[in-house]
Amino acid sequence: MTIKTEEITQEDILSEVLDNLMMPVKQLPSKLFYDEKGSRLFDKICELEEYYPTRTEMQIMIDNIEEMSALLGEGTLLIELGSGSSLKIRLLLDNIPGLAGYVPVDISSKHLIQSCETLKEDYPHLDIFPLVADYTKDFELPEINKPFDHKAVYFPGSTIGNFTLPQAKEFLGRIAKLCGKNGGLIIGVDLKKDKKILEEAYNDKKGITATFNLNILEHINNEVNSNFDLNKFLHFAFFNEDASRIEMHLISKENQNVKIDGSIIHFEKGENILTEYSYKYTLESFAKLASDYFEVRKVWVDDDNLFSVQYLRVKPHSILPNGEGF
Ligand code: AVJ
Repeated sequence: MTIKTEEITQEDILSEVLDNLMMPVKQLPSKLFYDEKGSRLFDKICELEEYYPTRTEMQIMIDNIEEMSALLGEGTLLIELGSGSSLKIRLLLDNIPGLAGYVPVDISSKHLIQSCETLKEDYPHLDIFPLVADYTKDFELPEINKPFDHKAVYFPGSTIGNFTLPQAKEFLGRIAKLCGKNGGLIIGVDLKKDKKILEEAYNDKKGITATFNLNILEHINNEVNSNFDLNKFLHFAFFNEDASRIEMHLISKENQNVKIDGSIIHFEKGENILTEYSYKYTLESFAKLASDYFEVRKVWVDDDNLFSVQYLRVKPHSILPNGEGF
């Protein structure tokens, strides 16, 4: 098993951090949450009473796995974006008839190597084509040296919610192009619901989400030459009803300067850094968002309508934003 690598470098991180902090409203890319500590904290979030998405999505997968697998069909090359150590993928690997291969895509080579090694032990006959890449940007699949019938992308966890609406559209266009003819997408999409349930999910009583949010600064300190003081920022998350999204921010507790490599970034007391959006869709708003490139073929939800898993098919003759067609 060879690993294709398009890993992001420290220079990439530095320029992205600086670009984002120099915007009119300071921001940080939410993918930077996930260093080793951040990934551990996220796993803890998933087990919190208040954080319903992970367990709800898992249950939807378990309850409907036969139907999902049958829809994906014979000879699927399964591409997972942001593959973790997740149990969800095993459900698909166990059930898709005549699965042609598995392409896990992850931003962290360490994470990817580890999970591929355990998968290889448990699935000795599975052909795995791992790819280290940042899927929020353009990326190319590794060479697949065997025949397959069609591609299907698996994108769980409602990670689509991290994109703004134009970014989400652009992303779906790239995925449709990647899948091509007869391509499919199984995607987890979190649903709009009562503000109280949403806000509690991002402001848990144990404060794990707050630690997770602040850890983005520690991760940046470890990657580039910066001196963020985590004691000088506060976690703040709320549901923006009009935009239908959770917003996570870090608020500066005082006037301060932070050194990042050669640059100095100033923060006013009360000024915030946007660290994450988490959009909450209705079934209609998501179908509309995807409609340029995909047709929603099947939607599974839990009894409380908290979360959805959806099967989409690439529309033939889609035109990408750049005018390119496929
Ligand atoms: C993994 C991006 C879907 O938006 O709910 C959890 C990340 N942030 N708690 C989400 C997250 C705060 C999560 N996603």
